[in-house]
Amino acid sequence: MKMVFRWWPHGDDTVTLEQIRQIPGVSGVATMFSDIPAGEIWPRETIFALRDQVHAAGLEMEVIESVNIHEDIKKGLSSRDEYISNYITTMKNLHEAGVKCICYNFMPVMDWFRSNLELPLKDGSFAMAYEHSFASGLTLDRIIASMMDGSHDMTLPGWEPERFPAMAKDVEFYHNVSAEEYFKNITYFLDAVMPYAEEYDLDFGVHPDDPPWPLFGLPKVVCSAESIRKYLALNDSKRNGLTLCTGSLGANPENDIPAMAKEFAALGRVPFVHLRNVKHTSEKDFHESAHLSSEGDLDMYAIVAALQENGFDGYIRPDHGRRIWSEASRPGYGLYDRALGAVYIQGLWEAVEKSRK
Ligand code: DNO
Repeated sequence: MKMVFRWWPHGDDTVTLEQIRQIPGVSGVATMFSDIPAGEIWPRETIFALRDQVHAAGLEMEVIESVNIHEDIKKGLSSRDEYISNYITTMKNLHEAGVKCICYNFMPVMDWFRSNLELPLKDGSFAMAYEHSFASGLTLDRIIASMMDGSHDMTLPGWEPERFPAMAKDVEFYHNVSAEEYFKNITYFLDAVMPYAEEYDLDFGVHPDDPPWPLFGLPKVVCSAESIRKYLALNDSKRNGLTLCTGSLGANPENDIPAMAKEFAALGRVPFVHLRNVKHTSEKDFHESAHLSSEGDLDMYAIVAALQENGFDGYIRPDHGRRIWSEASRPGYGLYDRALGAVYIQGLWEAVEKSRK
């Protein structure tokens, strides 16, 4: 297992590589170029320059989160072939720079969504939260505004402003796309890309839908054990894997996360894990919590044990942290709470390891 930490380059992060280097046990970053629009080739020189910067700080750059998928690929338009070809060139460039794992998602139009990016918790910290009745009643303008309001003027992953102008039309487009058609578009992408994933030694981890239920009338893709099985079966390559995001999947109390960790790690299909905890306030309402089992509804020990006992040998990163100690940062991605999470997870990992000897 390698512990990594999400980080944005080119001055787009409040956290520095030097700070990440000082978190015990963290070996590298999961990073991306949020300034390159989806569909464009990531130039070799740009990737190599970043790799060298990360290495100079004593860290590795083996995980990319995310190489976003152009909407035309998701929609299945004829222009998709050009974007897929660009995607494959980016994969080659990343491979040459030593990247081993690509996290991506196939969520239409928008990535994750929260109704409140700064819910005050009892201990004086702030966490991201989701209230279903509020979210379901929002117009697109309000959806965008509610995410931007809490963003502290930083790019939110998956909410890069260049996406906004097309969003309204895109949402409408998907209202006429059946789940079956949508899955055909995913298969087309996977069939084109997986042979190159093999060639370039790249593990792909699709990120679950967050929250893991239908919202805004958009097709849903990865939200339960059954849908993960379906996704993995779309293309049999072992490279076609899952980013097991415990917080995204765990937002649905019906999802048994240790069981999922067991099943998909045993298949060798989990290259990347996002570990965080959630606290349900009702069946479809929740807020994020500190990583500890005692702070949320997920049994983090059971999840870590299931991964380890089933041969998981990939990357783990602590996921969204709360805002604590008055830190000013991108919501969910400050230094302090995620660093606490990274160390806690490694404590669990060590405890499981020693208890198995
Ligand atoms: C949110 C993240 C997601 C994730 C993408 C992966 O904080 O978990 O934006 O990175 O869905 O493609």
